[in-house]
Amino acid sequence: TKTIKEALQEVIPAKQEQLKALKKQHGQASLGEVKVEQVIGGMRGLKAMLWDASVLDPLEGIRFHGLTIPDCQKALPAAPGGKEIIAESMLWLLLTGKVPTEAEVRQLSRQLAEKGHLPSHVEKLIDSLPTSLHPMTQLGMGVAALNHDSTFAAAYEKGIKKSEYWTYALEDSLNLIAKLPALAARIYRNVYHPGRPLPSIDNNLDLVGNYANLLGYGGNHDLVEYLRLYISIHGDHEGGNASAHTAHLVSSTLADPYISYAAALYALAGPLHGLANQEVLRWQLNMRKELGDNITHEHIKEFLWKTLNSGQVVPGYGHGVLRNPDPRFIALQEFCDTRPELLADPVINLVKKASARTYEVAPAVLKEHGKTKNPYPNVDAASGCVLFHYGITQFKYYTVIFGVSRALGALTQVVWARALGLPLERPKSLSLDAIEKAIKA
Ligand code: NMX
Ligand code: MLT
Repeated sequence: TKTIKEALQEVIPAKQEQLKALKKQHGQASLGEVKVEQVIGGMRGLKAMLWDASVLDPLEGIRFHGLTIPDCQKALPAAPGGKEIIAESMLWLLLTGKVPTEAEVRQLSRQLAEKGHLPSHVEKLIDSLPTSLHPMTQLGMGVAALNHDSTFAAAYEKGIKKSEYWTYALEDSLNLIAKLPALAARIYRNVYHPGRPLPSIDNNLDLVGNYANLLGYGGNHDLVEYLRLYISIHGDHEGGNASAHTAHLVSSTLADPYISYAAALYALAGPLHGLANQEVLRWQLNMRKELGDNITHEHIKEFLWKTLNSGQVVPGYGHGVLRNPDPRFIALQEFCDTRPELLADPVINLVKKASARTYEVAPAVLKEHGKTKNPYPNVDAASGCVLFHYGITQFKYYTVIFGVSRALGALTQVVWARALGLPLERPKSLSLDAIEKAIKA
């Protein structure tokens, strides 16, 4: 059975050749113009970054190396006794562009589990933090501190050839992905269940199986399966999203994978990005508190207007690229649909009702409001309510789970950027005066 490093080694030369040929033959070809509104509008739609693992279509949603989420659900190996995609299968696909065999995935699970323990300085650091510090802040600190043992940083300091960068970037990336469950679960334990013992990592379990065990929910098969699906499908969303882009930018300075990903986590911690999953649940529960369980179309409409009129965004709706309901939202909803006991839960039911009626209520309200280009739900509209149902009710923790997931895609890119020898990212900025001058010229 091939290791992930061997599988990657096999595919790198062809990609290097492809990049070389593209640069040589088409280096001067144009991919479109740059409009002033893009420069002053968050670079929306600007094609400005190479990212191979996934591509986001505004209408269809995400494809990972050409595979949709339903394709992945069919093709990618699940855990023994499970049905959902597991993180290792998704990581293998993202990194190598190939669907792994079951044996390859099991081997990767074991490899990760064996590296899963935290160094004691990181345990001490996390244990010393106030429990009132936001879990995302803690996660970023822990990830940054793991760079103490970066093989990339050590090798760079010694002086290595550029062609060897990717091997160290891979070693660090796998090591970081392996340690994220122990780190993220330690934060959960410290903040919400102080003093509770943490089980040790089981080398026969997959990454998320271990994560669920460490969180204290390993006995809940449905929740473990939900976390597997959640963590797999949040793994990558092409390169322009704020967290992935941050990791790419920071690692382009040849900062090691740990500090590159720590930076990404702080982008994910913003309410317009990953923190929206915490905000959605807060919003849904406020709606329930105010309106009770028997909500009607009119109730939802009123609550939406109240939110909008107070100058807030409706969390979980809208997107920088998507112009249709997010297929990740649909996949998570389908998970609920196959479990009748979930639908009996008032929170889930509320979200299901709200989302089912979104097509009738929210788009009209958001259109009438006249601002958002996409009145449909994104992934965050659904992700938290199932966690809440199964007992992970502490919503300030939800973005940490997203943070465990996004490492799969962001670190895949860090490895490939080094394998392809991509340069320092350094776009050109313009002052207002310079923009005016350029238009007149
Ligand atoms: N509720 C109210 N207003 C909205 C919403 C929304 N859900 N979405 C966009 N708008 C507003 C937006 O604030 C902007 O207003 P203004 O002109 O006053 O600045 C206007 O509509 C145009 O925005 P768009 O071009 O449609 O959206 P943009 O690409 O700038 O932003 C988001 C995308 C995702 C930041 C935005 O839709 C949003 O704030 N959504 C709510 C937060 C959220 O769910 N974020 C999670 C995204 C997914 N993730 O996990 O990262
Ligand atoms: C993501 O998963 O990163 C979000 O949907 C945001 C984005 O793609 O911009």
